[in-house]
Amino acid sequence: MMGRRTAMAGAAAVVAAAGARGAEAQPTSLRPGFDDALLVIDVQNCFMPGGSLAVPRGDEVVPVVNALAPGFRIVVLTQDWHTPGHASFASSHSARKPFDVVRMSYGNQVLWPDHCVQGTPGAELHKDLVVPNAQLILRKGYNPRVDSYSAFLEADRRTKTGLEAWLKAKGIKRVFCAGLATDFCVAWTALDARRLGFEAVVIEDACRAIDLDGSLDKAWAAMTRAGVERAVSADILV
Ligand code: VGL
Ligand code: ZN
Repeated sequence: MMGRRTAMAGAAAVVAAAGARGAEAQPTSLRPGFDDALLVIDVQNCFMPGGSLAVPRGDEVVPVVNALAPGFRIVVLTQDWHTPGHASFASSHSARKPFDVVRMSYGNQVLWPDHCVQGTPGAELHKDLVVPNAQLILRKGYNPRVDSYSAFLEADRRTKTGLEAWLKAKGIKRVFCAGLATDFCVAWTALDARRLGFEAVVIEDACRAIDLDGSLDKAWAAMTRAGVERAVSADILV
């Protein structure tokens, strides 16, 4: 009969083997380290339920972001920060309605309800977002003629926001993306991060999507092709 000590040693061996398999399946750690930054995208009132460009269940990202942020050395918050009458607003185009697509000098542009106008309550960060260790609040989309979903490059695909240089100056090699909306500003930010030489992880349960005509599936397909990793907050909060 197997003695108690032998049975325990056997159990320990099984646990060790399972641990080794786990390490093999996941070669890159998702634990935030010195080289990692958290980018918290557009957690603003206009994107919350009841807001002018409401993202369904957008408010649910707030506690998830609050829990994640203390684990990161570097945290950046972004704000969509449009001028009144911004070119991305349907109200700035005659005979156009929200969610129409128009051709602009830099390519196709979805027209949105007026949202995140500079200095208005709708442009403020959600009042329950508590991220005191964030070092940078980056505003984007303030060129009246050019939109900027991405936190790195405006929609003309040329004008830099300065975030790339800022992160590189801080020694950042990988960005974790959270916030709103998965299929627009989060996806464009993660895709540009890859183009600019960062590793990128999207934390799925820390994001919510607009999902306009299949935009969420398209965004995930593009992100997967570009090598963006898909994680959940439980993978990071270990
Ligand atoms: C966003 C549409 C327009 C976003 C911003 O934050 O995802 N979407 N402006
Ligand atoms: Zn916008």
